[in-house]
Amino acid sequence: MRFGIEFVPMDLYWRTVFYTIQAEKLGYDHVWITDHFNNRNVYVTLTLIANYTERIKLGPGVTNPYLVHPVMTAQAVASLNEIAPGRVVCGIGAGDRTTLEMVGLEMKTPLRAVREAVEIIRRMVAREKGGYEGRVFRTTGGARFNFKVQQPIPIYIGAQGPKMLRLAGSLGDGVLINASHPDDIAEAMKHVREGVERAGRSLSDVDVAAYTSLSVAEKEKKARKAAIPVVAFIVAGSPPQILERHGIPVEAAEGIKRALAERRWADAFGAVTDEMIEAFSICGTPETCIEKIEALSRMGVTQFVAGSPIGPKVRGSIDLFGREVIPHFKD
Ligand code: F42
Repeated sequence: MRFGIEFVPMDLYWRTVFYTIQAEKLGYDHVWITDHFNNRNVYVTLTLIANYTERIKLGPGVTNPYLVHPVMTAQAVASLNEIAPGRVVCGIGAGDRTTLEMVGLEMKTPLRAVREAVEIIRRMVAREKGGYEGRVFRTTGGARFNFKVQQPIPIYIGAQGPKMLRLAGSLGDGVLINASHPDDIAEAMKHVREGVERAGRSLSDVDVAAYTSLSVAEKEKKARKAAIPVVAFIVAGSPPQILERHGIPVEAAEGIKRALAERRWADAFGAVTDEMIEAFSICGTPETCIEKIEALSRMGVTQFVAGSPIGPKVRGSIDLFGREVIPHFKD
């Protein structure tokens, strides 16, 4: 099992860099930086991280082909790979509909857009000759970098829906599955496997990452409290079939969604139940986390990504997880 950690660059740069240095020392293998235009820039953050670290793999988790043209994504990761040779990975997905809509971008034919973007990024990184004639993207034969690119740069596809999961299985070097609960991961794995088989590949060709919401603390109660705000947002954004899978009434989720939209935080967070926390996070003491991660590992997950909130105090929880959970899987 490999371990990744996710940071949302809402915090000041130095803080994300500082947390990553700490994570690297504790044996985390990957750092993923989320990409939304309304947070700090993902590549500026990654460049700083690259400069201050030596071993940890790093990349956007995830960018999208609507806001950033695939040749620019290829340029960014190729440039980054000069600063951190052999450590760069590239996460790409359909993008977040809400933030895309804020800037007038429509998420048209996402499967095709992601597929073509992955193909273009790979061609650009490999400096292949000849243009690319897709339905969403086209490049001419002249679209080549004037600099050599250190290869490979593995591409991970961020996926939730069945079709995107299949695409990730057939095309990705890795897949980032946005889920924490074994039932959701099991369902996702069915589709990833299908994609893998259709493409005549083997599951071992794909690094299967569970991109979870983690809250770890010495005391169960503290871990739960820290998980609540993040779980409220996940519940509010979950489709009905996922809520039903976990026995969460759709009306309860709608109530939370309304409260969040109206910034009634106490109402929104007060409505988060233990069942919701169980469904949408890996939450608890290090022992509880170990049990849950073991269950994911048995399903075929090969990378556990510790995502927000990580715990009541980010620094303390990175440390606790690094000292008490990671060694259990590495020794
Ligand atoms: N999104 C961000 O914007 N920033 C991030 O930092 C980020 C991180 C992240 C990490 C892991 C992860 O798994 C997802 C992450 N996301 C992030 C979210 C990601 O960008 C997507 O929003 C998320 O994965 C949800 O998308 P999805 O994979 O479920 O795909 C969507 C588009 C979907 O509806 N898929 C359906 C499916 O079954 O997979 C298929 C849709 C379909 O069939 N579309 C048709 C087609 O041809 O593409 C056409 C439909 C039409 O009308 O255009």
